[in-house]
Amino acid sequence: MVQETTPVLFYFGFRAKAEAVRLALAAAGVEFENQVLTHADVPAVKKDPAAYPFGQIPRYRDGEVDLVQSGAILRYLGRRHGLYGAPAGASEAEAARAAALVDQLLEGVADLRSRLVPLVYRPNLQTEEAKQEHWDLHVAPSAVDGPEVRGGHVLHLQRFIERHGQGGFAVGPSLTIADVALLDLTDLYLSKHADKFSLVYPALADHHAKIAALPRIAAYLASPRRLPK
Ligand SMILES: N[C@@H](CCC(=O)N[C@@H](CS)C(=O)NCC(=O)O)C(=O)O
Repeated sequence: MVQETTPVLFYFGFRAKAEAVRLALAAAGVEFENQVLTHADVPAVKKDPAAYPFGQIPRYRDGEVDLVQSGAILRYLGRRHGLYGAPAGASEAEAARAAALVDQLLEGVADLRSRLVPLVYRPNLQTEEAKQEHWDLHVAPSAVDGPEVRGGHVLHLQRFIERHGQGGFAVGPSLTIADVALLDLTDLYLSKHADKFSLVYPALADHHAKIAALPRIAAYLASPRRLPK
């Protein structure tokens, strides 16, 4: 779908906090433009509270909305493009329940993501020690009940999709924004721990393979729009 005004995503030239949004746009078949900002643009961002109410990016703008906060943008796209789990003709109560399942997984992904992302983007944490420490605390199945986990464990995610997913989707029987958020996270684990992640978490690896192979997502992942990191 091409809207009258091509949607624009303002963000750094990284996947980071914008990638689930990009994946959701791709899944919805929405053409969009990546407006790449650099650190030199940040002062101007901070001086423009009308466009950047929290002084931060990402920002998403289309002919209907102008939004910041990555989670809000993702949820907006979920509602706008039918990626929030409600089956056609669902009652208000059914739709609310379906959306709450999606939200639970989104929150679980966010808890883990916040612990993993520094290892990807902070040069001082790109060490074998940091990687091993993260694995031991948040990925190794034996650590799931440890006192430091505080909700951030990969086993929780695998159990959640095994319980609530259908037909290979993470939650319910169709594609939702939880699928793209989980794909984005699993992608990081598969690249950081290529040797063992799939063996330890086969359901998450299968989910990743299924969602990455959906035609619109596969086309996006293979396109020049998919940033290297
Ligand atoms: N809660 C916000 C956080 C956004 C955020 O941390 N953005 C960073 C870039 S990844 C930023 O704008 N940094 C510049 C700054 O905070 O001064 C979201 O999820 O969108």
